[in-house]
Amino acid sequence: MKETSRSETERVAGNGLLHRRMFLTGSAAAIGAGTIVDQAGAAPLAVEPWMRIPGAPFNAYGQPSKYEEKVARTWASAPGTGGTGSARTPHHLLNGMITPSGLHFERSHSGVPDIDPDKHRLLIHGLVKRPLVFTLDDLGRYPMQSRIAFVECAGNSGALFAKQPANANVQAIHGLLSCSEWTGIKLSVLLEEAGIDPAAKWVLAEGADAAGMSRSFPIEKALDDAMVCLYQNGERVRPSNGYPLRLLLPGFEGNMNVKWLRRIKLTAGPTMTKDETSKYTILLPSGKALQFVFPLEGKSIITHPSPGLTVRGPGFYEISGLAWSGYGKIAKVEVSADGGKSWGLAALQEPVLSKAVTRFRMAWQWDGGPAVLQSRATDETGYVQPSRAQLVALRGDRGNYHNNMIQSWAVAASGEVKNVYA
Ligand SMILES: Nc1nc2c(c(=O)[nH]1)N[C@H]1C(S)=C(S)[C@@H](COP(=O)(O)O)O[C@H]1N2
Ligand SMILES: [Mo]
Repeated sequence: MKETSRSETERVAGNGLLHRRMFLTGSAAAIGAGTIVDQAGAAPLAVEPWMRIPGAPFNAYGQPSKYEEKVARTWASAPGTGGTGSARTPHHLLNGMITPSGLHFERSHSGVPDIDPDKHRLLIHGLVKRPLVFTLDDLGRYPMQSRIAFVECAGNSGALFAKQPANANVQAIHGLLSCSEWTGIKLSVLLEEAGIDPAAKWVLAEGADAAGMSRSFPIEKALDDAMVCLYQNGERVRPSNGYPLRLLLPGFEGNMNVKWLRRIKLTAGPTMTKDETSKYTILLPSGKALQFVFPLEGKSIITHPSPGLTVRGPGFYEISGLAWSGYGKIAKVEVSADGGKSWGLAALQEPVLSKAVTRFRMAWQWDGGPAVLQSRATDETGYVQPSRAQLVALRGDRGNYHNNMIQSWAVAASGEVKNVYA
């Protein structure tokens, strides 16, 4: 291993966290993960069978390598309930900020409807001057915009409210979060065409699934950044994510991003649908519940290392993860390797976008001793992600939704990584 200058591997916090400058100076050459080869001896590169014959022909729609079949969603649904439940994104096996469409998480209340796009309609009615109905062809004629945004289920990470830490990985605990590039029409454009009655203060959105999932939200959101999306990561929205049309309310809890969107109604007040009265309220220690808590609070998770990814012996590692906030951009992410006693600033991967996930990276020189890894996000409003103790003090531990507490991963001397409460 070559000698590196002090500045390149400057320690910024306890238990081996290094300055993020390391990623900028290219001093990563000090990692030493490769195997040294004998310059004079045998050729280290074999001519493998795949170099001796022509490769596979073209195919119409590309698929991942067969060697990557473990990179898959996992799901839980009660027996006999088919597609009702949730399938989770394997964040420990992914990198970057975009979730591949086929791995975007899915939360469906009554399975995925098989919608014929030619028969699908979007109705806009209620407190409007001219009720309008659109086919997909009609919608295709409107100017579109694209934005990268996360969708996170309000119930994501709810497992961390359990009294004892579950023996679970990042996919099982935090897999109800994904991030895509969404393309569609600003909802405000369609509403203005219908003509907004000044009495309209709320909006109801309804899906075309058997659950008839529907939610209401203030009209300010509709006039701000709400979108009616036709495309996801460049192609039509996947069936499980709302084909052929989904509502995107950037930063708002996943449930409000109504899939298979068929109806928008302008109303004077909230509609009080079943999905916003019986569910998606935040239980407080007093037994009262908060209703209509829309944006998701600042949050982060370490994806590498995480349970299932065994750390192989002392040495250099990149700690990497995702941070996001429903209130705007991520301002900073701090990482701790000693269970929150000391913190170092992580490098933020560009682009850092509002209401999208931001990948962060931290250099770590593991000495082989026990460590507890944590990440703590601060968003551009100054909001700081709470510890488990802080969130439980605020909200108790009987709830399920909006759990944004700091995740702790214990790294044992054996290299095994586990979910712990620190
Ligand atoms: N029509 C309809 N829209 C829906 C749902 C649903 O079951 N039906 N599930 C909601 C919930 S709870 C979440 S978290 C998000 C999940 O979006 P995704 O499945 O595309 O990840 O969709 C929301 N929109
Ligand atoms: Mo959800």
